[in-house]
Amino acid sequence: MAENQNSKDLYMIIKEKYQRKSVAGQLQSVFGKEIYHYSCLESTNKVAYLLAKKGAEEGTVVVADEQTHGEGRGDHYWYSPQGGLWFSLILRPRMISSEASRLSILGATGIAMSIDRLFSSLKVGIRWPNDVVIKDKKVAGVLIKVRAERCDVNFAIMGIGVNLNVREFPSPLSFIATSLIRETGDSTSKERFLESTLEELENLYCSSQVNGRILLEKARLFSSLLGRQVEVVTTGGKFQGLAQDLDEDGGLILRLESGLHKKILPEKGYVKERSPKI
Ligand code: BT5
Repeated sequence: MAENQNSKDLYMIIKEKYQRKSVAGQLQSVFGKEIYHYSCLESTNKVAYLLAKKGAEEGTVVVADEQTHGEGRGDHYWYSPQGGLWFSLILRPRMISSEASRLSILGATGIAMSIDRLFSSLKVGIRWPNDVVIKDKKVAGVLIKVRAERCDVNFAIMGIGVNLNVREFPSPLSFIATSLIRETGDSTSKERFLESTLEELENLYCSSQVNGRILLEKARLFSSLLGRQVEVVTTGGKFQGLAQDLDEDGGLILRLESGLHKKILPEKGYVKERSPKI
């Protein structure tokens, strides 16, 4: 894995800005105060996990221009060519492992808020639990890996992939994926987008540790599912029903055709897309 020198200066600018803010006491924690930038990695999540195990601080970011084995949830892959923003953020939340479910929603909400802030003409949504979509096509995804000791979270890795300047997708992704360049016609600075997303994530993270409802309210605003009939694929089978609400654990409340309600946790399922996950 080779550290990239070309755009390192731009990442240095983000770092320095965060260091200044932290000295001025404007931020409680500092996402992006340490940024490891590589031209190519198998997966930023793997490197971030190793760094966290060695004690890297909360807020440390690992970013790669390209990933050869980008990971999705379970055994899903993540297509990660040049042009996208692929990064992992190390978190050390004070929570028990059963509460870590909500980190998926936090990641997706932070990305959606960043897109909304930078591209107000785009209608961005969250397809529970971890997809960020534009016109029902996936523009970004979130992958959470948690390491727990007994019941407490030791650290969590929040892996984020955003299709920024990816012009083409191989079939069958071309039917279900989109990118910011395809939607806006313009390329976006990776550094600017990273900076904005880290700011949104940090604000949400700090505020939601004080009051979990703040995150929930934002997530509801962006949800592309609430009020729609959906099919959820879970480890225990498929369920059809009305997506009625989200709860503080990041769970989806589904009203089944029988009238009964079912809560599905983020790590237990996903909403079926038009073509299957591969
Ligand atoms: C995700 O999984 O959406 C998690 C994506 C996380 C990627 C980041 S990149 C930085 C960090 N390092 C990593 O190795 N991973 C994280 P999931 O919900 O399982 O969605 C995966 C599915 O999305 C695949 O099965 C494909 O159908 C589709 N997919 C793959 N690549 C895509 C892309 N670039 N854009 C949109 N959809 C994609």
